Amino acid sequence: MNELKIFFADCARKVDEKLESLVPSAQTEPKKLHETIRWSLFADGKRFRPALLLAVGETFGAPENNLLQTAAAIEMIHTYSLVHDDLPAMDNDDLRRGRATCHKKFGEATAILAGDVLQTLAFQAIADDESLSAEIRVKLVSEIARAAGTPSGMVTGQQLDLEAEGKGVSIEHLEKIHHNKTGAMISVAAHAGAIIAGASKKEIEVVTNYAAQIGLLFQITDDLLDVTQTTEVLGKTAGKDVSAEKATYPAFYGLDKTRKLAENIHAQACRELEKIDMEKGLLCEIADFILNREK
Ligand code: GRG
Repeated sequence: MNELKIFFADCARKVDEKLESLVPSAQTEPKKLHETIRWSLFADGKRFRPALLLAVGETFGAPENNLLQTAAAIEMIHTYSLVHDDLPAMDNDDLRRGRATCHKKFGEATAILAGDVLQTLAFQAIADDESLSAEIRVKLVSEIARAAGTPSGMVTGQQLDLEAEGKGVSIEHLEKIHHNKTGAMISVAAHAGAIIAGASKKEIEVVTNYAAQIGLLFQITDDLLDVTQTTEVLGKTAGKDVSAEKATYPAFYGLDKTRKLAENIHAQACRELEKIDMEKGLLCEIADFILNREK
């Protein structure tokens, strides 16, 4: 395993341990609700957002213990978004993280509640994190709620995405959808790591700009993988964007131009890190990982 793979595996293990401590056991009543949460959370997710938070936090000198609870909270919000995104009223999907989607396994009503409660547990985890000052906790709650919500967060992105289905949208509008739907939660993961580390205003600005680029890159590679990868490897239904007539980069530019664009955005993300004197290795490797990811 190369060093980055070891870093990701290590982050996933620690974040899963933290999630275990934050989420009620499957034996806690109502058992069905807690089994449902655990079905979606403890599946084969990449844990990319928590790993990014840990990477940025550690880059700016935060102790790991101060980062883990917020990292786990961000993974809970991300998982809630996947559960709700798969519902019949949204993307109507059967497969997620290599297993049946939450509503297929446990029914639609409980899947909706599981998503709701993953979100409330996430904010509770941040508010209750005794390793952080009250001021930092409030700042994190505020920034993460903004990124998950509206008018320029994940829920807005999802609404814009729904409205764009089957319509031709401009490239500027497509970028706005991706920036909100995918980019906001990726950016805030990096931002949260920097906040916890007590990074300077300039450091936060640089790392947030870097994260905005890799957030967009993550979605562009997601669009590419939807066309080029198999359902088996992705653990979710491949080819869904085309069948749902989604607005995507390959639909707009074609595959070759989209790959070129991804390379340019990757280069821009790395250039951003050149603006200050900092340890760039891990964050550049993360940008490389996104550009070249296979799932
Ligand atoms: C329903 C409020 C609401 C929001 C949904 C996340 C999302 C917004 C929709 C999922 C569909 C999708 C393709 C979104 C783009 C973001 C994205 C690439 C999600 C998948 O993230 P990964 O690849 O998944 O990190 P794992 O399972 O590895 O965590």
